[in-house]
Amino acid sequence: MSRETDPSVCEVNFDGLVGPTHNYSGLAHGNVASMSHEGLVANPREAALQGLEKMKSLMDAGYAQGVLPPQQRPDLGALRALGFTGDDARVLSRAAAEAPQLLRAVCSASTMWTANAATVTPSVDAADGRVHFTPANLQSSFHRYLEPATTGRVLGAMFRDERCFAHHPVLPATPAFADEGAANHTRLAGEHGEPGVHLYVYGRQAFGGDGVEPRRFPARQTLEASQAVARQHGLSEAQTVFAQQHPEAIDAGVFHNDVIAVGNGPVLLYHEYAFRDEQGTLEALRAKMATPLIPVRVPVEAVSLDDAVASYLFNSQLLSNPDGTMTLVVPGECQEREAVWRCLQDHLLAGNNPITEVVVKDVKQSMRNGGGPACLRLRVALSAAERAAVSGRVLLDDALHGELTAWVRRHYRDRLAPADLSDPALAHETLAALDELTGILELGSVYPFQR
Ligand code: SUG
Repeated sequence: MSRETDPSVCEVNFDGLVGPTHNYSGLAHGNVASMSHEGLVANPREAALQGLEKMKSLMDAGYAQGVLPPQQRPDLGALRALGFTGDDARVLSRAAAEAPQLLRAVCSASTMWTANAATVTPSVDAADGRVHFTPANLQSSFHRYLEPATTGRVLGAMFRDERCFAHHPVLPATPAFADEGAANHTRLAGEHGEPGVHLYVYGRQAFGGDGVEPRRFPARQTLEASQAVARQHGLSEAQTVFAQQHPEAIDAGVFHNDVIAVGNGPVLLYHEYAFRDEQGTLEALRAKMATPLIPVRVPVEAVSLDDAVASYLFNSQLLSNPDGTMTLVVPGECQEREAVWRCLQDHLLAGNNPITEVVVKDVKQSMRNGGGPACLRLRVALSAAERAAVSGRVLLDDALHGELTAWVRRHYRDRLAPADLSDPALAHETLAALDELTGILELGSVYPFQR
């Protein structure tokens, strides 16, 4: 495949707008933050505003920014499918009394973490010259398994133009094909418009394999799922590298690769314990990339696995600047860990690599559920023509930011405890808010209650 490099291609970060039911339910086994903050009172309004502030400041700094809407929660349809009958209030009160864990799951605002929404292949890498999307099945947890149907509809509504965009079915929602989307996928290339190599990181192999797997916490991505996505998108062996995540990292709370590594352009910033076979992974990338790989390795002596998990140093956004330098957008928690902050100053900023700036963002509401700056965004590299073909009003500008901020202030509560989730008023408030949101974003009827 030899195609001209398109200089108009840039990475658009589509951040998930935090939904009105954001809360701390301790739903994610193996995600240390989620497990340890269970029961805390959340502030959905602050969470959404923190997300919007991050989007706005990156837009103001010149990075292309998009937005993905939250989903309909509580998912009363899911409760009805599990046998709860009656009107909405009755379904909610019965679920609260008989199966509180199910109620918590159907209320999760987990769609904010759009790095798990889908895997995306830019058009420059696809044989048919289109951008390819596969929504992640997220079958590892019930609360996230509820996401892909609506995610597929939203992506289909935004990337509707069939001349530019191709959509693939969600993989079978069964453990052999456990898929968590772009959080376990990194595209490495020279410029964004140049052909790239796709690094897929998996936690376990479903069929065969040597059985070296995490023992404490689940591996959420299988090799077979990653291979199937690459196949759907028509990627060849020359364009792909499949690497196993280090099982010890998963057992320390690294439930996705994006909690221990981040790449952009030719740069791969990673922890010593990111990959089971570190050298083999780097060699495979070097052998396939058309441009020299720039690995930036953080040794365990500099940042322990516990510090990496607590600070989310690697769940940062690595952004390319027009002059070839890169900016790292880190969560505020990185400032609170001395070893991590020292590593950022002495190792990363002072080191021989393109990272010249560190920007600190407060996304604490999301962080307490295990979602840093990188979890909150889905990267889609788009040419100018593809950006023009995006449907709806989902590319951020000042007007949209202002409207979304006002919308959040109008509709969101500033405190939400797990005990509030059965309140029928919360369900009503959410539907009213989402109905208005689809109008603001000009997306049409993407939610079950609108159909
Ligand atoms: O799947 N947390 C999410 C966090 C996802 C972060 N994404 C990436 N690393 N890309 C998860 O574990 C917690 C919800 C709760 O406990 O209420 C949750 O689902």
